[in-house]
Amino acid sequence: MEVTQQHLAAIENTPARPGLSMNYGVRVSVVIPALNEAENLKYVLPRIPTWVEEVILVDGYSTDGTVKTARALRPDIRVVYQEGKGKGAALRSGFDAAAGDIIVMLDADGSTDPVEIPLFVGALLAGADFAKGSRFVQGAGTADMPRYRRLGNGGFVRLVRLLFGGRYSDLCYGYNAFWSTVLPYLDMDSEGFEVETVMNVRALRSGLKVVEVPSFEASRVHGTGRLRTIPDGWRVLKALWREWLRPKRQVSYPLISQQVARAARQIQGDVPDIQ
Ligand SMILES: Nc1nc2c(ncn2[C@@H]2O[C@H](COP(=O)(O)OP(=O)(O)O)[C@@H](O)[C@H]2O)c(=O)[nH]1
Ligand SMILES: [Mg+2]
Repeated sequence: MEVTQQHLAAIENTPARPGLSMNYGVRVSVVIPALNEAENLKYVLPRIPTWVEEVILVDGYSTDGTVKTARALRPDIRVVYQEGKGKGAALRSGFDAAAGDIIVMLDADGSTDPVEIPLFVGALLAGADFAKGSRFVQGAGTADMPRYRRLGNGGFVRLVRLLFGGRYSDLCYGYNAFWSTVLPYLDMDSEGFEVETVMNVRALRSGLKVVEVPSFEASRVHGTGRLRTIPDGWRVLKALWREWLRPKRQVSYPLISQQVARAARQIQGDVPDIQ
């Protein structure tokens, strides 16, 4: 979604609801891709902070009652059915549907804890364009990564530093948040589990202000993950190669997301208009 002057005006004309004051009136959408996660949603949906404006479940045509369970747990949930196949396609559909100024993406299997959302949103309100979850910075961790996958992820992290620079500590993690205005730079076109890698590399190469946020990844509560180490690792490798060949798209500052943040703060009267 491209943010226009109308968008800014709409934000300016929206009175901040008392419950949203923590976010200066900035609207937060949470996007959750889910494929047969009915058993796990009870560990996710009730833990989303009450000031989140919109929760979008992107269903991959689950057959275990995921949608029914989601609606029972959270009657105001928006359900979107993904176009195309795979987690990448699901996220694309979810982002297209999201109306928030900030979009938070997390998993439906109970491994990413919505209680950490304020950390991500806080980093964005403080000026970051992209808040990237990391399991490998101080205060973070994972209980859901066998040794061989940790080695693979570590190898890819190193490869990204070599090819594109930057200092990422994690690459293939499903918990991230960003201003909706950065979506054109992410240019979501991935289908499968390479999606986070591609988003992270594009955020880096565009010169966005990326902040790594410590996050703890718990084990998936029920069922088994759909990520298959070798085929999906291969997809990540091919994606990195494609990114290497892809021309850079550099962001020009000040990015409109910062204007949105400032407009939203002005509603609250926190900062004077210094046009
Ligand atoms: N809508 C949708 N969600 C998916 C798809 N593949 C995975 N997911 C969801 O993406 C999240 C991460 O998937 P998971 O299988 O746990 O991957 P892993 O943690 O990397 O093993 C979970 O919430 C899944 O339900 C898909 O094809 N469509
Ligand atoms: Mg998982």
